Amino acid sequence: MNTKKLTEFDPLIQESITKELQRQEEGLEMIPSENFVSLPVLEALGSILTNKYSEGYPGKRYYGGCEFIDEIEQLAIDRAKEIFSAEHVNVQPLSGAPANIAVYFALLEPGETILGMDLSHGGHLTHGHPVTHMTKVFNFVRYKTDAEGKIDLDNLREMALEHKPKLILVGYSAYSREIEYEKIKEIADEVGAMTMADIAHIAGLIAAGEMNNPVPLFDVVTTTTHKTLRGPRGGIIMCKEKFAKKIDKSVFPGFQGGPHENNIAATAVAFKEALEPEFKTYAKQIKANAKVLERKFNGYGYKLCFNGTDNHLLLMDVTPKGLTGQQAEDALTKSGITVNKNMIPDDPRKPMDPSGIRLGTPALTTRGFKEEEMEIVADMIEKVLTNHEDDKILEEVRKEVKDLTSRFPLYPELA
Ligand code: DSN
Repeated sequence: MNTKKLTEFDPLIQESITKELQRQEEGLEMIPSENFVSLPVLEALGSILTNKYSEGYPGKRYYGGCEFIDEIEQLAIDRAKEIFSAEHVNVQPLSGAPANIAVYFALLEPGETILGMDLSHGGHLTHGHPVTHMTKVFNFVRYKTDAEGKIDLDNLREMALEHKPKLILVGYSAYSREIEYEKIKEIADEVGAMTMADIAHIAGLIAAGEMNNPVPLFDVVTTTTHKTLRGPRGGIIMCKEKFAKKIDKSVFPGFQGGPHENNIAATAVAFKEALEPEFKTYAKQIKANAKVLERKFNGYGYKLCFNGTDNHLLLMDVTPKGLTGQQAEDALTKSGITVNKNMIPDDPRKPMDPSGIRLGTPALTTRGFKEEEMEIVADMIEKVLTNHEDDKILEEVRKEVKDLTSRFPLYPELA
């Protein structure tokens, strides 16, 4: 057994980890799908649980020696049930995309139709974007938002009546408004479709009671565990008891092999955190912080897609300010502010150089930012975007970012 410390044995990898830690500490992380996990989560993730194979489910494994693994996986399941009021939970999907694919294969036959949201209107690649393999297996049709930025329920109903989908899919990765699950369910019932929500982005807000919860209403709900939910990278599927067997069989052995139990343990730890009162404060603050950005960017004359935000993110068209999403992302990166370029609804530009950027508040909220700091952050972003070709100003903002973040250390224990 190699008993050396990482620093000693593999300094190259250690150096890169140290540089990445420094980047996270000294920058403003505003990609809405990113967050910072706690030390107990990191501890479970880096534990010896990574050594164990455990195909199957608690109490029904194909390998011996799973008695403690069973305890861990069952705790993760029970905590998820409590948080979301779920009837059945599978905590084994390796992330959000595998979770969604496992659901499609559990509920549908090849060739059947799924009605999901168009990517440029806030949907996700796995909801039927033509570049994904799943579009070769299932027939995806895609609805959009209306001119006011709401999900166009009339259009969704018309499409459902026309295409007779087996599954109607909601839940988005760049959509910033609340979702009316009851109305979607009514449409699904009218056409005899099953309902699925992918709550990856907003699961933490739902867990805290800060957004509508589709779990008691919908047939199946998937989520990643590492976004607003603030766990390690992973995915879970929640469903009605009547779909439990199909979902479990689809995840394993249908799609995956051995689950990553170190990940599942870390997820259980994050779920314990989500059940603490502090988590509600965090979720409320995420939304309050996003509202500050909404007000500030409206004031600066940016065009906010969907007319603003009810959750943790904003999608912003930057072209009226004379730059593209890529230019905005590049200039902000130079100043230590990490966002991602993003398509806006019916974007006339290309995915690799779209018209917008997507900004979120979860990671900054985790590090302790409140309204006062978000005002400063919005001003910094405005300064960068209006001076995106001026390297001197970008460097100036980088220093301001470093000063601000130094007041909110993330992982002093790891320094
Ligand atoms: N990559 C995730 C996001 O940023 O929204 C979704 O898969």
